[in-house]
Amino acid sequence: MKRKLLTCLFFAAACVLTIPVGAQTVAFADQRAGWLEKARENMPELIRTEVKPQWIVCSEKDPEAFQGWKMIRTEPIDSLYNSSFKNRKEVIVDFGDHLTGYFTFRIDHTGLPADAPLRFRLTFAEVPAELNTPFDPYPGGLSRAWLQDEVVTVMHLPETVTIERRLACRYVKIELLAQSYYDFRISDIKFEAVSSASGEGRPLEPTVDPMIARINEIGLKTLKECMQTVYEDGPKRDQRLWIGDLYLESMANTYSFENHALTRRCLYLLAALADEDGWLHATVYELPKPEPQINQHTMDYSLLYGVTLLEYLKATGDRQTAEELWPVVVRQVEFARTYLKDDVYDMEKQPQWWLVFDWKDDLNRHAPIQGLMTFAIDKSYELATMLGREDEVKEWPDVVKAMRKASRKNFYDKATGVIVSGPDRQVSYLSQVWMILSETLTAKEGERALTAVLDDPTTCYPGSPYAYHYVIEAMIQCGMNDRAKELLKSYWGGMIEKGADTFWEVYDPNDDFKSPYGFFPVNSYCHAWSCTPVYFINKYKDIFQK
Ligand code: RAM
Repeated sequence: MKRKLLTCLFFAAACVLTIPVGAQTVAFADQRAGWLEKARENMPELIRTEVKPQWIVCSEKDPEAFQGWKMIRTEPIDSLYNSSFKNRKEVIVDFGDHLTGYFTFRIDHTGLPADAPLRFRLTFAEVPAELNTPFDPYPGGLSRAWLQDEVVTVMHLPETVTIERRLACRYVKIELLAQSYYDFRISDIKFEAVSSASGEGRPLEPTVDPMIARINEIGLKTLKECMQTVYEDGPKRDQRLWIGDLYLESMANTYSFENHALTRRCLYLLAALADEDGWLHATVYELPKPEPQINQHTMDYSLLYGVTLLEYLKATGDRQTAEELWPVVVRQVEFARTYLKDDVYDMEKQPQWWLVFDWKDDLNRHAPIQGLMTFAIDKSYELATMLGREDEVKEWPDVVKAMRKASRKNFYDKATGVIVSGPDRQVSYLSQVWMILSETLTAKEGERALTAVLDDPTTCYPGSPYAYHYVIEAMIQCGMNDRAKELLKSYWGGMIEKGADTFWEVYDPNDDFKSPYGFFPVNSYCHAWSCTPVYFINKYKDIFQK
């Protein structure tokens, strides 16, 4: 039976997850308060910028446009400010770019004072189709309240209305729901945009391909919007820290804004909010107070924490943080090791949809988790060597070796040269990718395996930029540099060609309406894990900037 990963993550957690509770005492009990304090000390200042819309636009149906809708500029914004809204009744304003922050507008009577309250519906949209798809009856799996529509009642004029909730959008539709007898107008629409990212990122080579430059620009914008007081996954939804998103965002940050305090804050926050056994929660909230999403664990994410800390240490040289958080890394690896049976990850212990990897229901996750776990232990051991703590984890190199050996025996089809996963011997991009990144396959074998899946339209291909990140990384590891560049241009460039101002959470070039949540308007269209071209383009200059 197919299930939506997220629905399962959110709703089935408490029922199916059994955490082995061995320890009598809470893990890291003495450190947690200090870690939370470190997280607090590294809280960034938000930079606030006032932005005003320039244009009124209208939606136009276009089968060629992304999700069937595009926006056409119709009038400069002043024509709204200088005319009666009682007559106009509805308008869409365009801020010209994706913004995250607070929305304000003013309403004045134009002659006699209003005799009755006014009521408006405001709808905020990241992409045009969000304004053209009825929200109700709501068919989605996540809360309806993530959708950004608000009803405002204005009792007395003049009034300046500020919407309390933080919003993420480019377009705002204002509809008049109830009016007074007398006339009035709207003016002074503005947005207080917020982000903790500062700076411009790194300059690119002047000879860079214009599409790569554009991808870098949109990637920077995406990252900036997601850099708030934590690395958020998406400023529209879920507005919170997830480990998988943090890993990719922090690497993109290293090659752009270099705001390492934010990474430090997130690493401490996650550590302070681990469960009582020390297993990290996949996601934590900041408000109303720092809290984990209880029972929300995914093994792939908790293993990536150590890799994130390693990359952080390499980028900053901040040994103190790495030293302090090292026990958390040990705990994740040791916990994952309890899942090994004959050096192979035991899928019976947890249902496989309990692993993120991609928005792809049909992806068999056995080979991917086997590969990711091998990769993560290897990287965590590298962290141990950088900290001079190898003695504490002496057996890890043997675990890695044994896992690679077992993977080759159980997942590698030597005849066809590809990794197969699950009882149906599924061939997917991600199975190859994780066996490459874990160095289970050599570069030569990896190239053969990746070429085979790329050239076979029947393979299970990725459904999200998150998964494509690892595909590109694996290609580079196999020396497939030209194909890596080609793929980056066609996949992320494909979003740009469809009008993206920021990169989307979900993108399947074959299906503009794909949604893991049963309703595409609730997808996030500015999503952390999609910003990683910034990392590739700036790290591998020889590949992407020549
Ligand atoms: C969603 C977000 C986030 C992802 C998790 C697993 O809520 O899209 O980016 O990390 O799911």
